[in-house]
Amino acid sequence: MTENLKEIKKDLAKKLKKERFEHTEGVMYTAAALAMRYDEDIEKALTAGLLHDCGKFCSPKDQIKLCEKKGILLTDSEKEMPALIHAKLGAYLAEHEYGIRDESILNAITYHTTGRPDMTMLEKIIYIADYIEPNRKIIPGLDEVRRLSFTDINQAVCLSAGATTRYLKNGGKSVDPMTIQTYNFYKKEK
Ligand code: DGI
Ligand code: FE
Ligand code: FE
Repeated sequence: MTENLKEIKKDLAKKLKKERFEHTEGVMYTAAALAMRYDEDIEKALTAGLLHDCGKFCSPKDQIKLCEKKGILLTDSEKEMPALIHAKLGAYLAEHEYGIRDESILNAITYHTTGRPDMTMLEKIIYIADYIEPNRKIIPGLDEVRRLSFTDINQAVCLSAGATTRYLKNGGKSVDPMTIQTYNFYKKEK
């Protein structure tokens, strides 16, 4: 891990709640393991994993305020579902507060919550690492996604996007169009 990443980690340890920071560490190391498996850049995976939830350093209300202040435009869907905002805000903070200039890392942060069709390997790694990291609460089907993540990452993306969509629908929540597009793309892809 570079000195720069260690500095960012120290800062996030202070800014994030304990559980969120532990989840962040879990995603960071799970992403590194997936990068080893799929010949992706380990440092990029660590960086994107470390910063993927940095937008959660404050409440959704304050995230909206910060977006307004920084001129980050929110979609109608994001206004309706504030749980999505931290992804876009996180990418902004990664770039402007933590000095990350690599577009592929910033995109992995932007799309970690909804995914998107035809993701890059790094984007899939962060999307999946967020879902399977060891501290995640056990949900039905998680064991299978964990196993598939290391054998067939496209199928793992399909299963997790499908499970997320069902979970949201069952809870009476609206589903972002991008979440649905991700599922439909990987359903065909697998
Ligand atoms: O930030 P995390 O908790 O680690 O995980 P995440 O970024 O994948 O998801 C954050 C929250 O957003 C989680 O409670 C599920 C929710 N979410 C994901 N996709 C959608 C969504 N919520 C709505 N309403 N619609 C979506 O499409
Ligand atoms: Fe997140
Ligand atoms: Fe997360």
